[in-house]
Amino acid sequence: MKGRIIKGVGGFYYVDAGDSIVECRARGKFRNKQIKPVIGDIVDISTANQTIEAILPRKNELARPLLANIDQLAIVLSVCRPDPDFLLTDKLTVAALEKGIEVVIIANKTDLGSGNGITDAYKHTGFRVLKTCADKKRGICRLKAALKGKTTAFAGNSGVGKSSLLNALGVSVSTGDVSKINRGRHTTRHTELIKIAPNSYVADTPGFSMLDFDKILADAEGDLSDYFPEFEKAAPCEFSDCRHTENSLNCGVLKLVEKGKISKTRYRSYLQLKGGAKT
Ligand SMILES: Nc1nc2c(ncn2[C@@H]2O[C@H](COP(=O)(O)OP(=O)(O)O)[C@@H](O)[C@H]2O)c(=O)[nH]1
Ligand SMILES: [Mg+2]
Ligand SMILES: [Zn+2]
Repeated sequence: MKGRIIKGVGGFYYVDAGDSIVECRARGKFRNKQIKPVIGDIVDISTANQTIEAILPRKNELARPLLANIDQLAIVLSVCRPDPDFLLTDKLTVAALEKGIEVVIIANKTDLGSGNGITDAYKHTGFRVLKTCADKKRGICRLKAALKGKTTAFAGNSGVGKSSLLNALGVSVSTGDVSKINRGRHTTRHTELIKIAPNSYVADTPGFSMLDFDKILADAEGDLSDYFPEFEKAAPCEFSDCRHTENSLNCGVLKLVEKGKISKTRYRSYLQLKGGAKT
């Protein structure tokens, strides 16, 4: 029988097999081959033996946190308190695209401001931007629709409202106020997939803001600019090895920045990540 690993605790894996959750152990052959099942794995199980018999090939895999087969990364920023962290967001978008993961940007806390700074920054990227207010439950239907049929990991700085949004979706997770009282529990929590509808899963992943970006970028094929979709519309640069920095001559990317077709925020992130930033 096929299923999805949604949780792992002390050598037990909890496999969502459609109408039931089956507690399984991995067969010894995995241990011998040093293969470890990962949350998100699609597996063949034997319900009689309560064992994982086979792990199906992974579409992608993240190291920190350890998760497999992620379709979508929901990057949450808050309009303010805390202010949007565009550099972190852009690091995450690069990492997601490199792993073949779709991106949706969520501008939360719209009760505290318009959120237009966030929509403007991502206007030309092709990423979907959703405005939400977890507190007043605004934008939650659209968020729910964006999660339908997908496995989505929630990422973003602490305090932006990831857990609050999941609560607004009807998933019970502890929010900032709770973790302030009991920080230990918050930081040591296991990653798990939570089913919100048939075939739709979410992961609230506190470790995601620490995603191993440098390693992902080092392993990436191609140039950093390949992971900024809005750069693709640029006319060819004068030099084929153009780094698209502020001093580049006759640079197609720079021209799009001047025309406002690449947002200044995104271009600044590009320069910072490229290591050529004057900031
Ligand atoms: N004003 C306002 N506060 C919010 C909103 N969403 C979450 N918060 C608050 O922001 C704080 C952090 O929320 P939390 O969900 O724990 O953030 P997380 O660290 O990203 O999971 C909490 O005090 C929430 O009540 C919102 O839409 N508006
Ligand atoms: Mg949280
Ligand atoms: Zn250029």
